[in-house]
Amino acid sequence: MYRARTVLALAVVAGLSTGALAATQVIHQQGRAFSEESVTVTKGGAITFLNDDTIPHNIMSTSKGNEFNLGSQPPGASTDVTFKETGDVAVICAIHPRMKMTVKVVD
Ligand SMILES: [Cu+2]
Repeated sequence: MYRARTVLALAVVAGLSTGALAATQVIHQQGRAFSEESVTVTKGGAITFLNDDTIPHNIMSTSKGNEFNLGSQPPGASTDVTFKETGDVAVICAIHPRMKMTVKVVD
């Protein structure tokens, strides 16, 4: 299942590069860091969190209305997260305290 999701995420990236798709944004995890400090998504929209690092990560948020916890995400895995409420969402990795980013959810 993880492999299928990864292929899908890569297809999304390929679509972006050709302009063929209005695609879900992909946030990468590499070198124990997120690829973006901040990203904006429309309410009800999703972001794909792709672990292309060599170690597991555990992305989560306790921001009200947008709480989630992906659990241990192995290298190569990708997971879509849908953001349901407007506001700033603090996203962290439960394993690596220095991994932080903000998802800004707008109407
Ligand atoms: Cu991590």
